[in-house]
Amino acid sequence: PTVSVIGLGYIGLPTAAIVARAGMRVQGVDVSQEVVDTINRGAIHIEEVDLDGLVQGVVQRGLLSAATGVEPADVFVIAVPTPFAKDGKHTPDISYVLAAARAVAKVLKPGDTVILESTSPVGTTEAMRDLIAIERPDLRMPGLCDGIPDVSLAYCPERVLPGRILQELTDNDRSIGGVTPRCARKALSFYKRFVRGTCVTTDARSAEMTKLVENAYRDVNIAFANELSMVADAMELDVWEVIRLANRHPRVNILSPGPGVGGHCIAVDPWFIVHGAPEQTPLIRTARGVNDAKIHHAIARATALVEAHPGAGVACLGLAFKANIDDFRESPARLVAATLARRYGSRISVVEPYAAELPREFEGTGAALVDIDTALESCDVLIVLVDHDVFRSVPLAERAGKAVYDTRGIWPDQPAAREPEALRKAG
Ligand code: SAJ
Repeated sequence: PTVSVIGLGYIGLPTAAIVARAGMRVQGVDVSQEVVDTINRGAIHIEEVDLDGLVQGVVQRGLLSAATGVEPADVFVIAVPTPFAKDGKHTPDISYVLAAARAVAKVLKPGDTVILESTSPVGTTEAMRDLIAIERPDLRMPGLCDGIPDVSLAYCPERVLPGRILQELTDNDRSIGGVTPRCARKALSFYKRFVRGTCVTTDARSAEMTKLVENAYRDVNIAFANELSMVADAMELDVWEVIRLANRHPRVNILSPGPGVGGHCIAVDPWFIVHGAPEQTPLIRTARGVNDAKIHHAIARATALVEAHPGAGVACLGLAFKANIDDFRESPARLVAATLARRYGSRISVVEPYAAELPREFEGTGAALVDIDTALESCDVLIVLVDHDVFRSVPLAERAGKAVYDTRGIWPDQPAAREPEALRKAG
């Protein structure tokens, strides 16, 4: 079949490339002319391990090309963003999905399959179906007609981890949610061509909810760890020691506290559940609040440590939203470091091996981007914000005598900070 992938971002582009590698002819569609031109040159506009070589290869072989308009295909995969609406209420905005569906409707023909991959509130696939039904009254739509419909519609979420996208796109199990069982079987036959993991069929609404539940589960569990870290600060306990010990219980597995939850999914998707069932979601909502509060707790504690060392150089270790990746968007580490830079200016050194320069909000603060060696030489206060391997491997000898606030617990052998009083007040 020919395949059209709409939205060439972190999910769409790797998906388009892998589908092309499986031998299908793929047209990638994106609203950005710049993105389209980049891909048609065989280059990429996002960072992901091994993606550059893969895209170059499939573009050269003529299997992948990009355009700004949707053209006819047999399978349409929609992977556009579903952000919050700008109402400040965490309302999901599915307008990009509906716009993509409208564009697909124009070129749809009997026998085609339309698959939504974007993380979406429950009911979005059916809303998409209803919209296509209005745009194309000539087509018989699944669930709205007797007998065999003209087109198939399904919701099939991805569950890939940034940094491992290519591998996880083929290896992970997938939920394949059809608007009808027949739709699910049609979508299944498409994914079977390039997915090695098990593909489990279900209905579209269950698949939509499954994606949201996976990320809410992780958010709630991280919130538990973050809450424990704040309790431990108040009680002057080492949270890492407590978690290490508790996790020796055969049925306990507490996650790791950090400076808050970042990234584009885990801090967003739980709200889609809350929005759909506000009365039934006190736990999910509270977890979001706890994880957001942890950012402010980290800022307060870091500030207290800096204040307790007048004039000392301060190194903020890490800006990425998690370990060993170069993604700085929606990152609590970046927020903490930028807040300290605004307050303490040239006293602040930032170490981020994955960044070539500091992000815009650091401009004019006087803070500098330095390497880890410089930071260890010139700074007496270390604030660990990201658990990059390069930070983890700094031996005790190089940080002995320094005042450390380790939000990630990467240095279990670090002696407790010297100012418990000031820190306790901040906690
Ligand atoms: N974090 C902690 N403590 C932990 C684990 C994570 O503080 O013990 C923080 C990280 O530092 C980061 C945030 O949580 O700031 C999220 O990181 P993550 O590695 O948990 O997840 P993401 O956002 O990179 O990817 C998630 C994954 N979902 C789950 O693990 C349930 C991925 O499989 C999804 O495909 C992705 O969201 C997505 O696109 O929805």
